Amino acid sequence: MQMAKTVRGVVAAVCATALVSTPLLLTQAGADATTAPTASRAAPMPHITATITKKAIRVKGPDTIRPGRVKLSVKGKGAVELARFKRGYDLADFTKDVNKFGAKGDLKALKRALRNTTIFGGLSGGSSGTIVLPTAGSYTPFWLGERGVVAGKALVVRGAKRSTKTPRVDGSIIAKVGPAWGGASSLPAKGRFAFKNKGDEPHFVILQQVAEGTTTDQVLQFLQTDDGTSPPPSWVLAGGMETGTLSPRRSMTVNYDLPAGQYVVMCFFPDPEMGGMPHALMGMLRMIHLT
Ligand SMILES: [Cu+2]
Repeated sequence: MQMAKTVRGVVAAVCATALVSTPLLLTQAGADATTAPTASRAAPMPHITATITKKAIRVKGPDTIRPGRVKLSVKGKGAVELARFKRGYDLADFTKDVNKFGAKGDLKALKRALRNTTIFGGLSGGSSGTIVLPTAGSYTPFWLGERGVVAGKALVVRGAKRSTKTPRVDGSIIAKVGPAWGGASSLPAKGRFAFKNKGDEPHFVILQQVAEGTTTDQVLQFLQTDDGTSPPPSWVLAGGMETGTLSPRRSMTVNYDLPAGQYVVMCFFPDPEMGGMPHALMGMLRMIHLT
């Protein structure tokens, strides 16, 4: 779930203090879309384009999609993620639960949503990458905007599994049990990274450019004390991007093009076992360099 904006309301509701500042999270530049190399002999990768409109998500793609990896391009203001619901739970239930959590910090609703939903990744408007829709079934595109869940018509995946190559990546960003980050400590400023969730909770990636030498302690202290009224700290710089959420054991690839420099990797997914506290506040912060 794209929590960057909603998380402020959520945190305020849950923790009584606003912990996440608007400036820090809104300086995201949005990764530039770069085109993945064309798959050669292997089955061509289906390409899905999701456009966020005011009240819905419009999805374009091939009429039939077999299970496997797909290219995803997202257009418009916001983000699009793909979710699958367990039998007996549907988009209406998900919307109700997520909105209840967003509005009132209802942890029971959050837990119910997480128990019944798998999220296969997603991207912000203006970016592209690949996600894996592993088995036949129905995948619902959604965006968690400021006014709650916005969704589009479900993608139906059917037939035999395709064997599509994983795109070459420049490095990985790995969410681990902790919650903590692992993977590359340095990546090119422009390229493609794999985002892998090897943890036991859903996670997403925010890359926020910071001044060279900034420490995770500085970021944590800021997140813990900021009340949303003070100007952003001087170490917050302009570069940034974010991905959609991955449920445990899922992975995706992300094309990006950012200014070179130091970045803090953060996840603000709310932890239901910690009163809805965003993972970054639990220390899920890591410094990396884009060179
Ligand atoms: Cu997380």
